[in-house]
Amino acid sequence: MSLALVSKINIVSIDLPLQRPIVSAVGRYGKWPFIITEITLDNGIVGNSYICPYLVNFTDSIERVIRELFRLFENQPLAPAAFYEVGMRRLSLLGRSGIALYALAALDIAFWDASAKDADRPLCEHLGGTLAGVKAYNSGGLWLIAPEQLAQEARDLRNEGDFSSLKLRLGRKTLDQDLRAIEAVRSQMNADDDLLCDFNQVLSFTEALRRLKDLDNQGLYWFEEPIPYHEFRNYTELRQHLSTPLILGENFHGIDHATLSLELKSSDAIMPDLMRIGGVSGWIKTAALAEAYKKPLSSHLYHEVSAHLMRVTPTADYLEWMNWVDPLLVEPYRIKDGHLVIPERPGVGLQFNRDVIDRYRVKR
Ligand code: SMN
Ligand code: MG
Repeated sequence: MSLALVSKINIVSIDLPLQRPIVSAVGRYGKWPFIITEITLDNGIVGNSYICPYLVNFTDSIERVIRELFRLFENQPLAPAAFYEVGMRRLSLLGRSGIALYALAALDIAFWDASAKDADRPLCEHLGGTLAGVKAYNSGGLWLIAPEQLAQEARDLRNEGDFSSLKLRLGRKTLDQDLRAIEAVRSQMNADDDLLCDFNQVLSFTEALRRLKDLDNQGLYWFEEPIPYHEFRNYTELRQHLSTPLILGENFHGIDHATLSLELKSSDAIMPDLMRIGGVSGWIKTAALAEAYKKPLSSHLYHEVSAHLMRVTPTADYLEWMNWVDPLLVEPYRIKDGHLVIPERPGVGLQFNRDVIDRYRVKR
């Protein structure tokens, strides 16, 4: 049976308003940039992807890298795993990380989507898994906002999809402020619900040692990125003083970072980001690493593709969910009883709303 050929690419960037602005140690954002990539095969099948590279002013440059990389695959028989290897070899001249890797991820996800559509199966089944709900938490709020707003927001977030698990951002000026924030959110949760927290790298190693020891008895599900993401050895040391699990990984740039972090025992669990880890192909390799090192794996952003991938991740734990992408989708994914429902559609199942794309297109 001959494989369909990769024939065309279409890319568009949009800047979509957020319902709740991001107020975090890594920045304040009222809008969120998306680069949408569509790949057409010679049999008419279209695979698509989106990546969110944080900084809208860089979308133009990243689009150009995607187009340039695409030339490697144009008119070739569709083979996503093999394409990833070819792409990574080409990237090694620029570095196997950063925006070059994001560009390869944008293509890789669209190729896998096209491949699953060509097989007429949901992506998780195409990868050898089964279709089922994926345990999720609502991460779309509880930023570094005034403590008085937190209880109401926690209530709203729970109701967005019958969630019992939420993520709160910590690392305020004082321990007392962090404790008040935890108390406000907990006032809206049941005793055995999971409360996760994220520091977005705001503490220094010595500050983290003090703050995390003081928060260690709060029963938080995990401490996420308390210190700068690349300080793997400091994470290793920090871990030795804590009983709450430490997690990092949204800033792993590809499998080399993930490997190094696991090798250094810098966390209790990992959290790859679909874009930064190198798309579906990068994820699959990272899932195997997590299994080899016996570490739970949770996802970061991109809940649709990540949900499919969690179904073939042996140590899968929590799926991160936020409603940021929903306005862009013709049919947003549903949440039922705190689990994301993977739609029974071929591929990833993403269909973008053309009117929304036209309205929020980045103007250059
Ligand atoms: C985060 C995600 C996206 C933007 C800012 C912060 C955060 C998370 O680190 O894990 O949700
Ligand atoms: Mg985070």
